[in-house]
Amino acid sequence: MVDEEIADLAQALLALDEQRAVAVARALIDGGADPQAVLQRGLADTMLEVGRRWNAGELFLPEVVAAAEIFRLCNEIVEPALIAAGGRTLGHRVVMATVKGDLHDLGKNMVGAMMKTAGFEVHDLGKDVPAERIVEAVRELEPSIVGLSSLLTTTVPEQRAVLAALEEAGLRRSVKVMVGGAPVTEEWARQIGADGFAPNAPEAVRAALALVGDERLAGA
Ligand code: B1M
Repeated sequence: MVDEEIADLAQALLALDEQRAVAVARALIDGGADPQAVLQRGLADTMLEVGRRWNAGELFLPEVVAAAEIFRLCNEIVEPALIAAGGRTLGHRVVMATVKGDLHDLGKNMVGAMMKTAGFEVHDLGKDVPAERIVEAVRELEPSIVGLSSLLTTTVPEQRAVLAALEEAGLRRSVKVMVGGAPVTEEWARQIGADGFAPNAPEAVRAALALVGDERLAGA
């Protein structure tokens, strides 16, 4: 039943039927469905299909914008349930940002929501964030981790620029830096000297817990 409803949510997102998508997401969450499954299988996986159709010329930019807006509205319904499912605080701050020049924020928001679920205090600087603003936030908030998201091959190098800006400000050793986003690889993370990398939101949480030495990873 839940699987059918999640498939229904995916269908509504693909059909750009905002009313239906929001109603199904609400029914799933009110009915006690696992919020992580709703987010991953109902919404995130479906955005990959949106991307495939866009590449194939079956969808145009305004339709992708509409799909992203439906994702955002559904995420607003799912996120409180996701965070409530966590129910503990770790005492570690994370500053999240999509780097300068990049307007893609759905994946970054999803990573941030799952980090909150795990108990991190997340400060989201938004999208298209210049390196200087990230340096400022690290100075002000003294986070344990900075998470950088890039979805465009042209903005991936900006992750290296943020690391350089932190180094320049004398803050690099005070914070762990994690990178991610569809075109980002483990190899790239190593190359630029980042401390962590993850290909998706659940792995991002695992990597973040490892970076702060959380005991939940022992025996995992
Ligand atoms: Co854009 N776009 N887009 N887009 N868009 C891509 C990325 C693209 C691959 C589509 C394609 O193939 N044509 C392509 C990039 C190609 C490339 O760089 N080689 C592309 C392009 C070209 C563009 C524009 C240039 C199009 C144009 O204007 N001509 C333009 C650029 C604007 C800009 O940023 N300056 C553009 C614009 C847009 C929209 C605004 C319409 C919209 C974004 C809306 C928004 O985010 N608010 C959009 C969308 C929706 C997409 C696709 C279809 C979907 C992205 C998405 O939201 N996925 C995307 C196609 C694709 O990815 N295959 C595409 C769902 C999301 C949950 O997944 O973001 O991958 P994702 O996040 C994952 C992981 O990557 C990871 O975990 C997340 C959850 O599992 N992750 C992290 C992300 N951040 C992480 C950080 C971590 C760890 C893991 O640690 C800190």
